[in-house]
Amino acid sequence: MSDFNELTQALVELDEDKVYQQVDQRINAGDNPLDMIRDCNEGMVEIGKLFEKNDYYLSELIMAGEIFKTVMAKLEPMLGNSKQKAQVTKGIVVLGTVKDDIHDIGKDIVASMLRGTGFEVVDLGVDVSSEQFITAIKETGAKVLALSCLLNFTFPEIKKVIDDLAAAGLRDKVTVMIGGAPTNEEVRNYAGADFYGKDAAAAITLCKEIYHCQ
Ligand code: B12
Repeated sequence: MSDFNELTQALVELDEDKVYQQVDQRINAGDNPLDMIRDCNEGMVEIGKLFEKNDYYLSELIMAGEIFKTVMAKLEPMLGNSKQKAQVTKGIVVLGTVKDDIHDIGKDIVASMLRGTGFEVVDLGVDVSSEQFITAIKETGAKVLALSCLLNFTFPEIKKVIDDLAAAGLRDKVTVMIGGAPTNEEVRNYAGADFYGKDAAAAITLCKEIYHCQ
């Protein structure tokens, strides 16, 4: 058995009550929400491995997703995301999970943390087509396009969005960042994106650089 902490272990075991108990306890103890997100993330990676080995099935992935979402509902207020449109934003970011991919937990964390830092996020949701991304860029004038992708077979979708952006004459006006568990510098290079970010904190750093703000 791996030496996971109690929260990670409870999530791997899909022990819903224990996960919430752990999170509540740690919130009350003043723990950093980002540490709890990191622990849950570690649990999700392990759950993915169990799924690959056929020890877990789709129903377990679904349940893990539901538990993580409930945890995020508890942690979100601590990330400074008021859900209200800020009077003055640091900049607009168009965000979404690419076409044929419905994973949204990581994307939602990126959205929450960007909003919490003062960016306006236009979250297009999941299974977003290239046309939808481009329409949103045109309508909002956003300088940043953030694409989330969790499935290897949808890497070509990232490339399509970027190619279509170029065909629409917008490529030099928009910085494209990508992220999601299976993405990396190699995928960034293949798709022609500008940046790869390994987590939500990287997304914030990149947006601050692009919009020249703190
Ligand atoms: C939960 C889960 C599901 C849930 C999703 C629920 C939901 N609402 O999102 C459900 C059950 C729906 C699901 C379905 C499937 N899944 Co799934 N799933 C997972 C699992 C276990 C966890 C994903 C997750 O939420 N992680 C937690 C979040 C916080 O991490 P994250 O998304 O990586 O995000 C972080 C960073 O990557 C980054 N980030 C994310 N986006 C962005 C964007 C930008 C711009 C930046 C900078 C950063 C960034 O910030 C986040 C916070 O740090 C992963 C395992 C894994 N290793 O990822 C498999 C996994 C992704 N799934 C997999 C598969 C195969 C599937 C299915 C095809 C299964 C099937 N046979 O049907 C379907 C696909 C459905 C579809 N068309 O999309 C594979 C993908 C393999 C691959 N690389 O191609 C994985 C890796 C499991 C595995 N090891 O086999 N899944």
